[in-house]
Amino acid sequence: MKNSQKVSKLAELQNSTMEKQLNTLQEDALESLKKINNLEKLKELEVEYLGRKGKLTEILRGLKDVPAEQKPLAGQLSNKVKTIISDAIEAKKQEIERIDVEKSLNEGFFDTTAPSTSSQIGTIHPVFETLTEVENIFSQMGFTIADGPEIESEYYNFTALNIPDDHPARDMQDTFFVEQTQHPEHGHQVLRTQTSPVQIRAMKEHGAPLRLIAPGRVFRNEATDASHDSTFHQVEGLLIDKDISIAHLKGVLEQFLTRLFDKKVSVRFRPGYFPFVEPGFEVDFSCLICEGKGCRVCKHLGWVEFMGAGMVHPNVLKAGEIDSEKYQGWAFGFGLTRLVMMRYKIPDIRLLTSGDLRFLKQF
Ligand code: FA5
Repeated sequence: MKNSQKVSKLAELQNSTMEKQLNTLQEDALESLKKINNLEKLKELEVEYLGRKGKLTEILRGLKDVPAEQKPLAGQLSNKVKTIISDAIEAKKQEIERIDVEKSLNEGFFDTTAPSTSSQIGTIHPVFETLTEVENIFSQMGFTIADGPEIESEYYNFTALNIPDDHPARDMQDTFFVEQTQHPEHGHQVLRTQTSPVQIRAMKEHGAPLRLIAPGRVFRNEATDASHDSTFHQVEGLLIDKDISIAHLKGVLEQFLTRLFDKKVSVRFRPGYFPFVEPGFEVDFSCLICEGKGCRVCKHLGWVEFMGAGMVHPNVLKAGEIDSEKYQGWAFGFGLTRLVMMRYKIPDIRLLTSGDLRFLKQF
């Protein structure tokens, strides 16, 4: 046998061996595919047959020994086998995905808006928690809870509270003005600087007698520090009836604080100026930390500054359309946020509006 004849016989032999190997590989792959029923196993099969170190690559290594004239044929055959296997894998993939969707639909309703199971559960904000307690205590003493707008008119925030346009008392509370335009009677729109405007709204709406608290957010254009924020909470109190005196206020406040702090608390009154009350007072309560003996928190006074209060000024009763000859009453306003600081020993008021979860999760 001539040399050239020997080479072509060998090539035929090698080619037919490779052909056999490729056919067997295709059959094996298609057979294994029939048993696959999930995407994970399907991926493993793809890697096993078509991956870089897979069975097909292994067979194709033999191509280098196939003579040049036979290579195109062998190449075509291996491409064909590769396409058949990868088409079958793709078809299987679609079939598995379709079955998965049908299964989840059959299993019941799937709510895409439901929160994921890993979402964090929040806690009640300390200001809100204390506010709820304050509301409960006053409700049990017969006070209703009143509400008012956070964007107020200058009229309700100042004028009706006996603070006329050019009165220097307007400077006591730095104000955020909402817009330039001015209502002919009610003036500019402002972010309310205090909860006191709710007094006027409630008097006009319900008349006398009246017994309410009005909690809410207030805003002041102030530089912030550890005890001052530009947004904080106040609670307003108002009682209008016949024969009302400051003695009632003292009793109500002592009762309120004793129940809130769950220990006996005393209050004292000092003269104070607020245009909407006459006479006006600053109210302090006995320090809860040192029980009146004197400590850093109360600046060694034994008393903590708590709020402003006084007998409602007749001009305010008039603005609220209440007959000041028949009725009188008292009002108070305290900083709820400062009370929360005292209650939980929070050293900086700004932590309460920071939204910092490390702080909030402690409550
Ligand atoms: C008032 O706002 C009066 N409306 C209170 C009042 C009502 C007096 C009824 C008489 C009758 P004052 O500006 O002092 O008063 O504020 C009341 C309380 O709000 C203060 O005692 C303080 O606890 C709190 N407060 C005031 N400014 C800030 C601030 N920047 N940050 C946090 N709390 C504050």
